[in-house]
Amino acid sequence: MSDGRVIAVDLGATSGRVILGEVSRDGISMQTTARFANRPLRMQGRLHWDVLSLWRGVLEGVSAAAREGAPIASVGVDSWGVDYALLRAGRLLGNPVHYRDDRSLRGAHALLERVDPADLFASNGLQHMPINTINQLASGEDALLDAADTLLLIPDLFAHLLSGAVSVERTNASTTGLLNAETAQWSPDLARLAGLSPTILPPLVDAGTALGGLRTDVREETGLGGGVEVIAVGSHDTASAVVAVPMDAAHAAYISCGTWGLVGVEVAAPVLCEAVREASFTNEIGVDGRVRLLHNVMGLWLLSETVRWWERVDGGVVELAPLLAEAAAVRGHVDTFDVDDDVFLAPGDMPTRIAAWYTERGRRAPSTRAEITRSIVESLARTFADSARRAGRLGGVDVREIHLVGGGALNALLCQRTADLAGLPVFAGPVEATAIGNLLVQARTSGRIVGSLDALRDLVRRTHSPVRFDPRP
Ligand code: LRH
Repeated sequence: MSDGRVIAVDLGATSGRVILGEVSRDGISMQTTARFANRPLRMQGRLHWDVLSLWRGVLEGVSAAAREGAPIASVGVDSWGVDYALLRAGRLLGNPVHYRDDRSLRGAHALLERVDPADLFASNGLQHMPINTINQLASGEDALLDAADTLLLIPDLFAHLLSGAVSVERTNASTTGLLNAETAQWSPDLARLAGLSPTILPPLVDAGTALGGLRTDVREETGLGGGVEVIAVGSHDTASAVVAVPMDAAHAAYISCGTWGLVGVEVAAPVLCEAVREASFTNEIGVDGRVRLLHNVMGLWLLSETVRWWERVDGGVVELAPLLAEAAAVRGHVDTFDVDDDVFLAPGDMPTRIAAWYTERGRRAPSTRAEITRSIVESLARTFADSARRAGRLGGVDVREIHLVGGGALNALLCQRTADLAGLPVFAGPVEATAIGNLLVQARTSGRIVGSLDALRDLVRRTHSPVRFDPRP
């Protein structure tokens, strides 16, 4: 068994954090050493991630962890899926483009002119979503591709900056649309369909692979020592979150709820039948080769972008807690909207887009802030509840309860309404499931804990008790 604590770098679409964790058979302790904003920015009409400011946050968090003085065994990085960085001779070429840039929608149209959607699904097993990497590439709008010799996904880029390793971790690779769903290997045919030379795709590694020690410059910058390994975790944040869902996968659905809401079940192999495609479900690879059969829901983005717009209008902070309390007090029937409509994908004036969704269909749009907030929560809860039940049917899982993890677990109205509409109990928490899943996989790789995913989930169950919401009549 190797000694020491582990560092989880968890990059979300709106913020990143670095967490110093200690994991043993008896418990998981976590200390946040840095939390920093992730603020995309538009430049020359294109929406980018600001990777340099994220890298600064990572270095500051890792340095703060080093200053704690306890021995550190390893570091692992997870982030949102689908986005990529281009490199040449090991160096980053430009700032990665954000999946919410409107080239994604153009790319999705371009791809469907080249391939039949049923054939595409049979090959990559993914829900058709404009943001998928294959669509971004198919837009033909990435001028840097010609100059690049390597494509890395976002967590792999940070693992590369930390260790020099050049590889793509498989759970996140499965969000690209470039993997063959049955073999879980890069598909040269899908790469070519996206206009990509297959040689740009580095070797795939599985979660739990030791990628190597820290680069000298990182050791000097952070004060971490030579023995620290960079370990590939479930680098897709959803994969890490699902590791830490305290569920019995044979009887539960999960909802990983943050910017996005990922609603599904865990199964042993991809389900590639037409019913799955028609229901807009996706097959993503999980840790230990499990498959996440899930529906990708627009998620709390709808609420955060609405609040961001009101803050812009008001020129001040809009507090979420009173807003949700007023939303909970809204009486009468709440008409719901299709949260998955592509019109909600881009940043900008969300309240106007929501109102237009209703009026274009001859329905009364919610008008007060409380009503708009309630319509968002109700529409998300309706989609969560329907998707959880559908996931069970499609995956052959007898769903008796729903586990909701991530930031959404703090939203009691959302949890309660999901329970009511599903007619099933909802167990909320842990909020920090993604970081916990990241820490657990590292701790298992370095030998501090042993066991299957069930054993890891059992540890989460013993250390984090969820809040139970029973369905109301
Ligand atoms: C959630 C998530 C989701 C999608 C999206 C891009 O953070 O990773 O699973 O892949 O972001």
